[in-house]
Amino acid sequence: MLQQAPMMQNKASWWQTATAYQIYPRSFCDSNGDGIGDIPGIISKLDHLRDLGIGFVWLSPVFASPMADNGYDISDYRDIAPEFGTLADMDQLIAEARARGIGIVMDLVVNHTSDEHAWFQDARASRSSTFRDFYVWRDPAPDGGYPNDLQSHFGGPAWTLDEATGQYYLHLFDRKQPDLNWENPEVRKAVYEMMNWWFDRGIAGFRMDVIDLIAKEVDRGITADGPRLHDYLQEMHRETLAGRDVVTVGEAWSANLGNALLYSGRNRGELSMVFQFSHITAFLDPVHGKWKARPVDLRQLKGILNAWQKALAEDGWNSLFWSNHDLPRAVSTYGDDGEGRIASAKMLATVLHLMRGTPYIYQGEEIGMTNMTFDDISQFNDVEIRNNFTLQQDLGLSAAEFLAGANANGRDNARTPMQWTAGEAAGFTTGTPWLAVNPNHTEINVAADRANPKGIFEHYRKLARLRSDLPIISFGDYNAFAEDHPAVFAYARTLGPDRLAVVANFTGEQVAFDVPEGLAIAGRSLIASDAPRSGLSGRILLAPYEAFAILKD
Ligand code: TEU
Ligand code: CA
Repeated sequence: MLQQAPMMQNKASWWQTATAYQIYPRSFCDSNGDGIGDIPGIISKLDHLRDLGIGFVWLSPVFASPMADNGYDISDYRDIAPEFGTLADMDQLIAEARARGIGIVMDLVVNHTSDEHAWFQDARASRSSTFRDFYVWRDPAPDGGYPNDLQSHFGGPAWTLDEATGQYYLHLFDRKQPDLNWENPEVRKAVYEMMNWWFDRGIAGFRMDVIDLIAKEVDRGITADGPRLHDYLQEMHRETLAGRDVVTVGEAWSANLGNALLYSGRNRGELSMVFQFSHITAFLDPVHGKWKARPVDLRQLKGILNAWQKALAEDGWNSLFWSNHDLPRAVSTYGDDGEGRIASAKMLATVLHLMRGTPYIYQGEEIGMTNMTFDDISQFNDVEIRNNFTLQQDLGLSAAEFLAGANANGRDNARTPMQWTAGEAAGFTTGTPWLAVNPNHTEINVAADRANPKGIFEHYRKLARLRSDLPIISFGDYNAFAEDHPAVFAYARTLGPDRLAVVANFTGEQVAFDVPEGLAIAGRSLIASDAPRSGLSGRILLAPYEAFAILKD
C-alpha cells in the first residue's frame, strides 16, 4: 500500500520519524519528597513515555547549577545538580530510556555559564587569569558607565561591573549568566571535549540553547547570527558530531526563512534542525513584547507555518512545536482551555504532528495541561518575570496589566508541576512543590486522561504511531489549502502514489467549509478528533475544533 520514495530509504534518519518529548526536570516527577522533580522521578515515568511512542526526550538542564535560571546557569557541565540526582542516576536514565527505545538528548547551554562556574571564578580573580579570556570583558566607558547599550534578554543592561578588576563582563541573560567568549579557541575546545564526554556516556544528542548567539561581535552591537556562527557550528560538527548517529536541535530565535538552510541543509555539516520562533514573535507587542498579550491571528499563523514547510521542502528539516518551558501552554494560547479544551488540544496536535518535520511535545501537553493563573506577582519564581515586573511598569504597563501579560505568556505558567493524578499535589510530590500545582489537576491529570479512550493522550499516541508507520507523514510533500480561510487549517501531503488530507477547525464555532478542489479525497480515516471521516468534498460542516486526516485508498 504505502511506498517509500526510492531515495528516501538511505537518506532517512531515525529522528525524522521520531516524536520528541521535552522534560522540564524540576516539574516532572519528584521521587524523594523535597518538592523538586528529579532524575529518579523521570526514570519512574519512562513507561508513560514509551506508551506514548516517544523516540527521544529533550531533557532541560540537569547539570550542577546555582539555579538562578533553573539550570540554564551551569556551574559544572560534567556533574548533575544534587537536587536532580547523581551521575549514576543519569547513566541509569540513559540506559533505562534506551531499553525502551528512547534516546536522551541533553541541553547544551554554552552561550554562557553560571558566574559560579570554576572558569568564571578564576577569570574574575584577576585580569591576568588564564581564564580571563573565556568571557567577554570591556573597560568602562570614559564616564565610568556601561561599555555600550546592549540589553539583557531578561531586561536591563547586558553588562555588570566587576568591582575588583574594574571591568564589565557581558551577560545577554541574567548577571549570574556571564557569556562565554567563543572567539577564544580554548573555549571552543573545552566545549567540544565536554560534548564528547557526554556522547561517550550514551546520550542521543543535544538541544543547543540560544546557539545563534554564540558568535557575537559586541563592539559592533551584533549578538544574534554573528558572522562566524556557521564556522563555529561546522567546527563543532567536525569535532563532536561527525560519525555519530545523533540528533541536534539548535534554539535560534533569529532563524528566518532566509538563513534556515544554513543550519540544517543536508550538506552543511551543522545541525539536524533548529527551533525557529517566527510563529511566536509575529504576535509580540512592539513595545511590551510578551508582557502585553496579543491574540493570535489564524491566517497569519498559517502563513508562517506554511512558509516554513515550503522553505524546507527540498532540503533542511523543520522542528514542530507549539510550546516549551519558555512559552505558554498550547491549549491556552491557540485553543480553548475551558469547555473546548479536549477538542482543541486534539485539533492542535493533529495539525502540528502531521506536518513535515520532527514534532516536540512539551510535558503535560499530551494531557492538555493549561496555563496556570497566578493571583499575585509574589507567587512567581521566574527570573524573567521578576526582572520585567518593574521594567515594564517604567515602560507604562500597570501592575495589573503586567500580571495579565505574565499570566498569558509568562514562563512559570507552563512550568507548574506535571499533573499525574487527582490527588494531593497532583501526584508530583509527597512534599511541598517548588512552584504551585494548578488547582485544575483534580480534573486534568494523566490518570484521568489515560483512562479516557477519547482522551488527549490516546490521540497523541496515535499520532506518534502514525508517524513511525507511514513515511508520507515524515517525508511527503506538503501543500497548503484554504490559506485565506479565517477558521480552517487545511493541507495535503503526497508521497509517490499516496495522498493524505488534513483539515482542522481552529474555532469553537461550527464552520461550513467549501472543500477546495485539490483537497478533495476519499479513503480511510487515519485519525479524527471526533467522529471519523472517510471522504472530503463539496461543502462540509465542521464541528467546533474538529480535526481529521484521511488517507487516500
Ligand atoms: O531561552 C532563550 C531566550 O531567548 C528566552 O529567554 C526567551 O527570550 C524568553 O524566554 C522569551 O521571552 C533559552 C532557554 O530556553 C531559557 O529557558 C533560558 O532562560 C535562556 O535560554 C538562557 O539560557
Ligand atoms: Ca526531588
